[in-house]
Amino acid sequence: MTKNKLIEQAYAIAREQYAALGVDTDAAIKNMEDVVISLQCWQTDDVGGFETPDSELSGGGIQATGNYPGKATTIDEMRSDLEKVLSLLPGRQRLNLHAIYGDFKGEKVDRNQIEIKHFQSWIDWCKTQGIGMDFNASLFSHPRAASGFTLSSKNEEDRRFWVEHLKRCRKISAEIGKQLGTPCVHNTWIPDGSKDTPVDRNGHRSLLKISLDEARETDYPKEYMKDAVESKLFGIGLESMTVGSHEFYLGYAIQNNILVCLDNGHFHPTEQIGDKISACLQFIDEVLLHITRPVRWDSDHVVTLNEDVQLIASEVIRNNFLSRVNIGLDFFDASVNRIGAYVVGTRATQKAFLIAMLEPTAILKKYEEAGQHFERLALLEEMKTKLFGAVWDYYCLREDVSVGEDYIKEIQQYEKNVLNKR
Ligand code: RNT
Ligand code: ZN
Repeated sequence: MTKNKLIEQAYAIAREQYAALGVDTDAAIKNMEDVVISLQCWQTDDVGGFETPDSELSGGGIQATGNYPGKATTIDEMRSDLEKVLSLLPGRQRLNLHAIYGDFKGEKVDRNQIEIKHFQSWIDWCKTQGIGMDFNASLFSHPRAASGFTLSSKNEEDRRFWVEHLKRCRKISAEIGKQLGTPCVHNTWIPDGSKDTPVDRNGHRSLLKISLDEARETDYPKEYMKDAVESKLFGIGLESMTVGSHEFYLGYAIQNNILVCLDNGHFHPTEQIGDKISACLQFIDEVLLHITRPVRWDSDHVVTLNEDVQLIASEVIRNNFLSRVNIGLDFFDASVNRIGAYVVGTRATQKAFLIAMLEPTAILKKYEEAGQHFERLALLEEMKTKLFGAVWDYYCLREDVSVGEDYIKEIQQYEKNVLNKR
């Protein structure tokens, strides 16, 4: 039997198995069109960027470890890598770009000088790929972030510098969204915090609020750009206080009806961001997700299909939240083939969403509401070993991308032909 025939037959059996529980696998595959994943550009080069001189990753506990050969060092290399990644993924993606990845053409352009022209070639590239684009101010890896404070700095010159950067990034985001015809989500994450016990937490937090208000003075239409703010519990070297904590940003987001960004590496390890989505969405219109895999700390390992990610996907799908949840990835592992990392991590996230779409939620809810908790537990457990793999393979086949582990070979080829020649 040919490989494709086998996939189709396995799917036919899986379809019947799910149908017996009232689940329509064809509809689930169709609905995957609405799961759009924003690919973090920084997995191509370990959060390096294209500034002159090279910005070096530092501050706030973001750290890419490893030195696997082949990292992208130019815009062309990065685009070629991203094109390879896109070719190996089913479904729809977007590009998530950080401000340090501008097309500066060898010129020194400081963060308070960036303009839309530095990102035009990225917008054009996204057009050729038929994808949308998201954007991020880069408030780290810079001499003015060396004190450990940016938007909440007590050094007025530094604070003003970062407010200007953020203003410009929001303006650039609005232009990106306008040109691409899909809103650009602009995320703000700052590394501000303190290693040891501070005495003026309040001083820094009130400065952060002032800075955000100043940077957000200009309103842009929601069709062009949306603001998100990303909290964090702690970072390495910032163990005692993070200025932009969850309470701070949740409050700020509710007050201003902007997005909170929930990064699943940014909470206590027993907290689940899957649990936070329905809580936040009672009070704000949308959230942004940074899906990652923290191992013991916010280590940003490549996403795998684990229970954290599955709860996130289930909560989004059960509640029909896809139009209110913007899905971004945030991992950066420099110790493995970086293209491979993207493909594994993105596919794992997509698998979680497809699994969520194959859940017999109506039956489970009925059990729950009738107090039949054994039945709920049993069915949830049984769903874990249904023929999901057959549905996933069929989905990849229909999307005309490598099925199963076939992409391993393709990435090995790319490593040999492209990455190893860098
Ligand atoms: C850092 C945050 C932030 C960054 C990126 C590069 O802890 O998660 O989202 O990872 O902006
Ligand atoms: Zn993040």
